[in-house]
Amino acid sequence: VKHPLSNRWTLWFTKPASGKGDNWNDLLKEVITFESVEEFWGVYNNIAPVSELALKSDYHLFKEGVRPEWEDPQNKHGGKWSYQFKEKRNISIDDLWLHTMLAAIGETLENEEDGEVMGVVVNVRKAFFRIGVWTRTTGRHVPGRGDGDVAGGKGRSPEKGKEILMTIGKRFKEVLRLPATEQLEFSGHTDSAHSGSTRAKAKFVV
Ligand code: M7G
Repeated sequence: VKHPLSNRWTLWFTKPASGKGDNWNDLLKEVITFESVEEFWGVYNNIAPVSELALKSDYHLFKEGVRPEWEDPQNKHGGKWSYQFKEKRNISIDDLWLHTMLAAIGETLENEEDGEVMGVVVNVRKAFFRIGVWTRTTGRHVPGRGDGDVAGGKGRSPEKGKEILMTIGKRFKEVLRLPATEQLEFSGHTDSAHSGSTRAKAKFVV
């Protein structure tokens, strides 16, 4: 018996650049799509844990049909909640990433009808591990049919949009077991793209 997930999810991997000529697109690889709990464990048990990945690797787990890129139509008006774990030796990154993936595929980060969560990401970097949740909007209404304007965004007031994002942030903070003294930050992808990195100014904190 297979236990179906509410959505089909695709795992992606960013391999570390080997030379100077490598660009983002050459490094991003689609790994596999699954649609049941059993298939998820099959994938999980057969891939390298985050703790064994080389520096500059990423895993991305996104809803099927959404590329884990700012440019994707469903991401381009969006942003992400993220946290950098700087004490790399003292944290159980494999557990944190597993629980982040389970929260995503189990749809516990949001109320499903909100349709904000696009995917989750882990980055392995020299000075930190970063885990993030990507959302379809930055809280505001997203205009334009077919351009990221999927179910859930229409007719939402800015207050409601922000409330939905704040709820995702709070739930994600619990998944990461962060103490109240630590801050999770939300930033828009366009800000990330312009600053040339993910270190864009936080729009919201939780
Ligand atoms: P990062 O991996 O988000 O953060 O971005 P880091 O600076 O902590 O490593 C690193 C670089 O990867 C960016 O400066 C971009 O060159 C590239 N990159 C990352 N993302 C998520 C994207 C994306 O969605 N689209 C494009 N075109 N490049 C990206």
